Amino acid sequence: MKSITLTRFLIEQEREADALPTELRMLIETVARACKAIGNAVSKGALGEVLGSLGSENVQGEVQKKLDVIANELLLEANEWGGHLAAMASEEMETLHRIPHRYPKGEYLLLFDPIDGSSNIDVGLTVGTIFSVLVAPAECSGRDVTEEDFLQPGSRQVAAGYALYGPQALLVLTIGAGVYEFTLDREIGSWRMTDGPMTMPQGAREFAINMSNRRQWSPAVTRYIDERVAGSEGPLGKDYNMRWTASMVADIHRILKRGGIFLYPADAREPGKARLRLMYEANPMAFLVTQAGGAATDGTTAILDIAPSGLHQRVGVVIGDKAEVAAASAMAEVG
Ligand code: FDP
Repeated sequence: MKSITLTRFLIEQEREADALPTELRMLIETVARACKAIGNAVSKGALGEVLGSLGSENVQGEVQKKLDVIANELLLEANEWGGHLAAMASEEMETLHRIPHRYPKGEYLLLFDPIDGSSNIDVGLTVGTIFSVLVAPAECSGRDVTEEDFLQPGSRQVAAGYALYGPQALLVLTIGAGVYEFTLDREIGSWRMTDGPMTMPQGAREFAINMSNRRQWSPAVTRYIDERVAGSEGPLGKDYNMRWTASMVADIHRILKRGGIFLYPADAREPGKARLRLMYEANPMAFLVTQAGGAATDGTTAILDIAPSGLHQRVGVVIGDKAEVAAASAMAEVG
């Protein structure tokens, strides 16, 4: 298959469409390079002694896998010296990572989940890296960036994407003008475009949710899922299929390619809270899915409109097929 490289795509966006500032292009290329290195570490598995846990916990109170920490380091090292960034934030770090004073600073803020779907690492299943790029507020030039500078709604993202380390290594990206997929050509070492602009198929009868949490759901989520499980014998009169990878990045990639809906709603386990993180999981995925013609809410409110209150804020996520997301939201509104 003859396809253009990520570098060429980005340079053309910069040159022809005038949609991409040079600094942002270079930042995206750096992130993409780091994702190659992460994918390489993932693919070595037990042979690279990268599996297993470290015995430490991250800020979320979750046990850190070796790969969580390796991937975090790879992203920090790759991005701190290039001069494109004002600061970084990650699922694996309690607070922001400022660019060391010995390096020049740029205007962008990079947020990432270095390894999403960590429970899959040790069993050889698909994991990924998710990233989001914001512009640092003008006020922070001349002073140190603070956590508050990151607290911008997802609608202000200037780029977002994920890498998927599965049967192929894939990079899926938006700079706010469509969604494009690149596959890693391992022999040459370059990302080559394999899909895009991507349009999410609508009308697919497939949902993704962790059914073991059913007793913790709100009545609205329970009703929404029960109607689909009832299939042709229920009020919808049609059968649905279910998939759950326990790796958001893999589940959302499937939905981008063949349609459907993903739900990780807020539930009764922690009142008012949820599992997924707004700033580096829900926001970038919402940007990608809406760019591909889908929708994303926390159950009622558009994810991209949520004003964040913390770097590691959690949020309910209902994302994918527009009509399905609307149906789930309609039930939540009725209660
Ligand atoms: P993980 O914590 O394993 O990195 O980011 C949260 C996440 O993965 C999502 O990728 C995934 O969809 C979800 O958690 C899985 O949660 P459950 O174990 O509750 O199914």
